[in-house]
Amino acid sequence: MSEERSDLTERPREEEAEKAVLVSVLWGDVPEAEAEESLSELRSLAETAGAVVVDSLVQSRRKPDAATLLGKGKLQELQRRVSESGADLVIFDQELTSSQQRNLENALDIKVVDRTALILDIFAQHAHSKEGKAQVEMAQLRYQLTRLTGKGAQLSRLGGGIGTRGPGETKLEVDRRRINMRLRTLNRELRELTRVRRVKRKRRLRLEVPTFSLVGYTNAGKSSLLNLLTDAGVLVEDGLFSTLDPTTRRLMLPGNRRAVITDTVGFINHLPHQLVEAFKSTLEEVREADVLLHVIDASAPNIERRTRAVEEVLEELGALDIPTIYVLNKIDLLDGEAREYLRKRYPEGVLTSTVTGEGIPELKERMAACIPASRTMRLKLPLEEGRLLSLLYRRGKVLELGSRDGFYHLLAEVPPELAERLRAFKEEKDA
Ligand SMILES: Nc1nc2c(ncn2[C@@H]2O[C@H](COP(=O)(O)OP(=O)(O)OP(=O)(O)O)[C@@H](O)[C@H]2O)c(=O)[nH]1
Ligand SMILES: [Mg+2]
Repeated sequence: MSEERSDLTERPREEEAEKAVLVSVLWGDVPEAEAEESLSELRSLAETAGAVVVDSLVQSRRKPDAATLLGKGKLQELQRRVSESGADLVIFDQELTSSQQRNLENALDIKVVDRTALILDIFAQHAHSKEGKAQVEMAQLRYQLTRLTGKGAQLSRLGGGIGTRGPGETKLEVDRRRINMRLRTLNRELRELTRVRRVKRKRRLRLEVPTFSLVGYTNAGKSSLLNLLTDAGVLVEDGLFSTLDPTTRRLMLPGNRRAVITDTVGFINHLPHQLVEAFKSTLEEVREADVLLHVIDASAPNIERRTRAVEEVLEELGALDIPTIYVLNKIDLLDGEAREYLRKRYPEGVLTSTVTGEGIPELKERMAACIPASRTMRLKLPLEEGRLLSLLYRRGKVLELGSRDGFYHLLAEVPPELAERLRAFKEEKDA
């Protein structure tokens, strides 16, 4: 059944796939390796968005051309390559101003987008929940809004200056007003959704179950890890930004320690600021975690730079000081030497593979070690505290139970999240 469906959906997609030419313009002193990695990442982004990359072009300049980013000669070369490859769009790795984008579109006569627009497009394709959709739309509108300010599209098309201001300005104002109105509506919707999410989280916090949050670069294996630890059945894909909606699952760790774990949206180098802003309510989960599991694709090029990109976002979220376990994932793809290097470089990290299951027991032990252990307590509970007793049955372990003089007398293993509530019922001597 599912085979059939994928067959049906895949064929037309191949024919319709947009053909893209990638362009990267470098200035300043960007190391070559970094530029190469960035371009290969742009390729993954383009493919995740559903495009086929037919050509790519890199230019190093002392400084970017103000009008077209690319120099004149390179622009001509790009024109030639676009017509030879029959491309439908050009994707720039660097951010374009709205006038650069327009100048390029006029010169090339096809659609031109930048990396930010591409990432926003992927998010739009992957948003499923009401909240996710609203967040993406908000990010897109904010992106559009930044492009309307200053020399707006209509104004500069007319050359600007005297005689152009009337209708151009009006249209611009109308657009801006329309966007702002929609943003206000979205804001209201999101506030309501955030409130619902907070209520749910509060319920969780009331029991003080320790919370782990998976964070990391996109495609590192966060969802795979969640599935392996909890049987969650979250979508895992070899593409970027598969997960947008956070998922929270219960988890049992060695020593009967209970916890919950949350999977959320991945990060990337130059993650559009509008997205971080719009996804703040989703990412709040990260800030409130007790422990972060920072998942790193150990087989990726330049993991240090990716790790830094993740930490930059964590800093922006105010989550940088949360205790963190580094999970170096995908080690099934590494040889002994590479693993050795990682052990030295990240002595605190855990090497894992969600494919072979290597390192998972160690990871669970490390996670359990972050949670205080259960304590054995002798308790004297009034008979009317039946609810507390049943909670103890569910969350802890009742070792002995009797009742006399209107009290339950029991010996129990009390999990840390209940210890505080039960302290009032302690019998004099602890076991
Ligand atoms: N070889 C190997 N591949 C893995 C491992 N863990 C995950 N993968 C693959 O890596 C890809 C991404 O995995 P996900 O779990 O979707 O990654 P993610 O971090 O949730 O990604 P996003 O939600 O897109 O940010 C998938 O193709 C997985 O099958 C691993 O340990 N070894
Ligand atoms: Mg995921």
